[in-house]
Order: sequence, then structure tokens, then C-alpha cells
Amino acid sequence: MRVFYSEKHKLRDAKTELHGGLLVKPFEGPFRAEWVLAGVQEAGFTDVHAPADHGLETALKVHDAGYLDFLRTCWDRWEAHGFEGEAIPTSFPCRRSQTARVPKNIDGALGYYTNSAETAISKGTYEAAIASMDVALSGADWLNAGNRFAFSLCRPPGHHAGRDLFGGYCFVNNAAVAAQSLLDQGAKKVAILDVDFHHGNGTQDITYQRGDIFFASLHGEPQDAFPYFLGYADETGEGEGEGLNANYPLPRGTPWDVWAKALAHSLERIRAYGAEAIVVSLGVDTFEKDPISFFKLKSDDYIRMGEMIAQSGIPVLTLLEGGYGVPEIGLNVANMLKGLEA
Ligand code: SP5
Ligand code: ZN
Repeated sequence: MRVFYSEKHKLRDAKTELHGGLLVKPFEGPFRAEWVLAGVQEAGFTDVHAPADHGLETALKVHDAGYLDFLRTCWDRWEAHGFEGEAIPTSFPCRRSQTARVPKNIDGALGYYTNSAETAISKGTYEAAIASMDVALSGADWLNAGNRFAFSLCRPPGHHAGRDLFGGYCFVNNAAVAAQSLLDQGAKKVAILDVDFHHGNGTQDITYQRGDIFFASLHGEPQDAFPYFLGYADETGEGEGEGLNANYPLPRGTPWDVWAKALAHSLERIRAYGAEAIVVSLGVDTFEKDPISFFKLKSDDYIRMGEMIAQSGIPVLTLLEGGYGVPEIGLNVANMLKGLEA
């Protein structure tokens, strides 16, 4: 298993997250990548490589050009405007005020391009997000070269980033960009399997009408868990993508045996679809001690998770999404990778 990792994740180091009416230290910080890197190295995954620079060509096939430009320029525009804190959106196009017009004002543009207000854009966020995407793309290259497994230690994460939306600690949808790369380099059909605790609303947004990407997500049921507005089981895809979106909303307290039944079902769907590669959006915020989530997975369960996914026989690119608060996130990621190679 080759591991891809970039030191540039450290450029994403926001000071603030809007949580419970307070500006708190973000749950998603540089310490996460350090814990995960230490965990996988301790477990023997020591073949760690820096990513190659891929430019924006692939990203532009899944993201809006104006959106990527907004991400690139947001911090400088925010500072030039004279704001003193980090860039937190406050005003949004909602019901009966939907518009295709992007405000010229940076505060307005921020609201236009987001789906949740907890995520502050800070200096260096764009550079880190692009490096994270390059980590994902280098993993895709490794599979394209004929290898069966890669782990891309992406930070910041990506699965809440939609075609033209940031939020949920995500800016560029690393999984969607990696899937696009696998398709561009010869695959006809790929699957994205999202096992993060939160629904991959951004990934669903990007893949919903596509016939070449099957998307499955196991997550806390939307009526009770972020991102709240997508992730219901009756969202099954549209147009060419009809029947290619599979959501598995699960209730508070879900333990491994229940969760594993949903995983088995999603893998059966992926096999039936005929995916030539699986991109796994691996969030370990399903862990029982995660501070912002409500599933009850234990560290050993991640070994089983990897084993079940590998049993599909399909090449697997695993990307890091969420997982917070506790150093065990390193062990949990390493266990999943061990399970893959078991
Ligand atoms: C990539 C990823 O895992 N993003 C998650 C973003 C979650 N942001 C909103 C968090 C709200 C948590 N509220 C739960 C309170 C628990 N006490
Ligand atoms: Zn998550």
C-alpha cells in the first residue's frame, strides 16, 4: 500500500469554527493529519510519498470555474475588505431568493458559495485544499499504474464540497476529482463509497446525474445529523445517474453489526454496477469516541471494514475524510488499511 501525504496540509490552520453559538478551535485541524500519519507508519505503512502537482484540469471537470477562482482569491479579498476575523459566511441564497448572480461583494460571494457556516476560510486554505487534491490524484495515478491499493492522506477533507459549494470543513471534493481521474485514464465505471459518519452531500451533488460514477454513502440519518438536507434513502439519482445513488441513513447509536449490513449491501450494489475501481471516502468519525458524531464503531471494527471492502476484488483508493478529537483516529485508519491488505 502506497501512502500519499503533503506537508502543505498545515497551511489549513483556521483559528475559528462557529459551533453552538461560539467561535471555537476547529475540530478539523493539522493535528489530525499528524495523528493519522503516525498511526499508519506505526502500523508498518511506511512507503509515504509526496504528491505530484496536477494543475486544475481534472478539478475543472467536477467543480465550477468561478467557484475555484473564488476559493483562490477569497482570503485576499476578505482581508482587502478590512474584515478582522476569518471569512465566515453570514448571508445565503435560500428559498425564494435563489439566484445565479454571484455578488461582487466578498461577504456576499462567501454566502453564495457555501452550504454551511461553521467552516471559516483562512489564509492558506486554498493552497492546502489544492495540495489535498493532489494527494488524492497521486493515489489515483498509483491505481492507474496497475496497483491494487493506495491511501491518500487528504487534509482538508472533501466530501461536503459540491460543484460550487464549500462547507463541512471541505473545499475541493477530493473523491470526485480522483474518480474523474480514474475515468479519464481509462476506467468506464467507478464507485465512490463514502463511509464517513456524515452524508457525502458534496459528492452526491457532483455525481447525481452521472452514469459513470456509482455513489454510496452510509451516514447518520439526516433528520438528526449534519449535513441535514441530503442523504435520505429515496435519493436514487437522476437522468443517466438514475439508480446509481445509494444512501444508507442510520440512527443514533448504530453499532458495527448494523453498520456492516449496510456496508455489505452497498458493496453488492457496487459489484452489480461493474465498478472498475472504488474510491473510499474514509471518515473515522464513526468511532464511538468521536466528539461530533453518534455511531458506536470500535477500533477493531475498522479491520473488518477493510476486509469486507477488499473482498470485492476491486482496486481501492482510500482517501481520508473526517474523524476528530481523539488520537485513536490514527489507529482506526491504519486498521482499515490493514484489513484491505489482509
Ligand atoms: C468531513 C467532515 O466530517 N465534516 C463534518 C462537518 C461537521 N460540521 C458540523 C458539525 C456540527 C456538529 N454538531 C454536533 C454536536 C455534537 N455535540
Ligand atoms: Zn464526517
